[in-house]
Amino acid sequence: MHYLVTGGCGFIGSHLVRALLAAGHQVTVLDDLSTGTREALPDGAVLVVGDILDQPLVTELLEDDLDGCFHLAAIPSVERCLNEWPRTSEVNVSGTIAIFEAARHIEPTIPIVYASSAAVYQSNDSQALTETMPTAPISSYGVDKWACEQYAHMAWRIYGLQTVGMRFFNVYGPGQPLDSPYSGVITKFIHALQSGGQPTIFGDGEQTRDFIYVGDVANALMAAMDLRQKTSEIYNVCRGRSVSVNQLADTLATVMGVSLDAQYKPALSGDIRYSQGDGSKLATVTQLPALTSLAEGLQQTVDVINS
Ligand code: NAD
Ligand code: UD2
Repeated sequence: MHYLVTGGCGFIGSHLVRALLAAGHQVTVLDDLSTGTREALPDGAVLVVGDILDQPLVTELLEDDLDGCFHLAAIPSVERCLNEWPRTSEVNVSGTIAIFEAARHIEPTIPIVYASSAAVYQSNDSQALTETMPTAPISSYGVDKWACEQYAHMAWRIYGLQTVGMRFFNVYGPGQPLDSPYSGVITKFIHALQSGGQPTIFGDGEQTRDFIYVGDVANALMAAMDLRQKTSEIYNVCRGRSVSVNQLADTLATVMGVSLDAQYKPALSGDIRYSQGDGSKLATVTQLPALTSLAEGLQQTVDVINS
């Protein structure tokens, strides 16, 4: 099969490209290298450096005898989306419309598997989130992803475009920039502990997150593409268990064999208190391999970073 992966030079995208190539697929990547890098891209993929907002380019790539498109390109930082609202929403929403607009003209239609986020859910509810629960995003980033989901449903109703939205929870693993202010908490904690420092915990550290290993996310994306369901669907991509930031810090210090003396600072504004997904909807329709435990995923991440 031949797939187009937008954002394939990024954290999740590069792992997906690696998995697709390992499965014998042909991969073309569209990425503007605004945060992703050529070095992250595995050998064997064809890289087109360009912007998902470039409609003629996107149309040309979608017409290239593809079997499907994984749309991951976006600006995923909640903080950056709030600080650079117009530009980031243009990329996250209009960029996705550009993909859907090109895809709706393809005959026969091909599936579009796109990245959504747990950020679409309303926050501070301690129960496990299922896809039928209310969405009430609190950040512009969450609204962007929610809007993409609405456009996906419309594209199916009006144009018959097959779409699958994947609500990623907190994805971690090797490949996030260690020194980026936009990297996730696990990457930041590893960087702090590795450089002889201590992690900073915002708030009391009892806030919880559902951390899913990036390799499991790549498997979920490929399984979703293989469904080829004639509909527009949404699936949570999560481990279905959450841990507090305090528990995370303890586990990571143990994995790294260092003592922990975390520094505490006031909670970030708009920070979500509880986040845990229910992944059973996707598990019911696919045969996903067993999900990576947090301890194993942290060990793999540290090992790769140290190698
Ligand atoms: P990332 O920043 O590592 O990757 C995004 C990629 O898209 C980068 O390679 C970047 O260069 C590219 N890109 C950005 N703007 C572009 C544009 N205008 N045209 C072409 N390419 C562009 O982010 P990631 O963590 O790999 O996230 C991938 C997807 O998953 C995003 O849609 C993100 O919103 C979503 N997501 C990620 C997480 C997470 O925990 N990492 C959680 C929920 C959802
Ligand atoms: C993640 C994604 C965001 C969006 C959201 C959806 C990243 C970087 N962010 O936001 O794009 O998809 O999930 O729910 O992937 N923390 C500390 N110390 C640190 C860094 C973070 O205590 O040095 C805390 C932070 O206050 C938060 C938790 O750790 O409570 C997780 O922070 P994050 O930035 O990794 O991810 P999140 O959930 O805010």
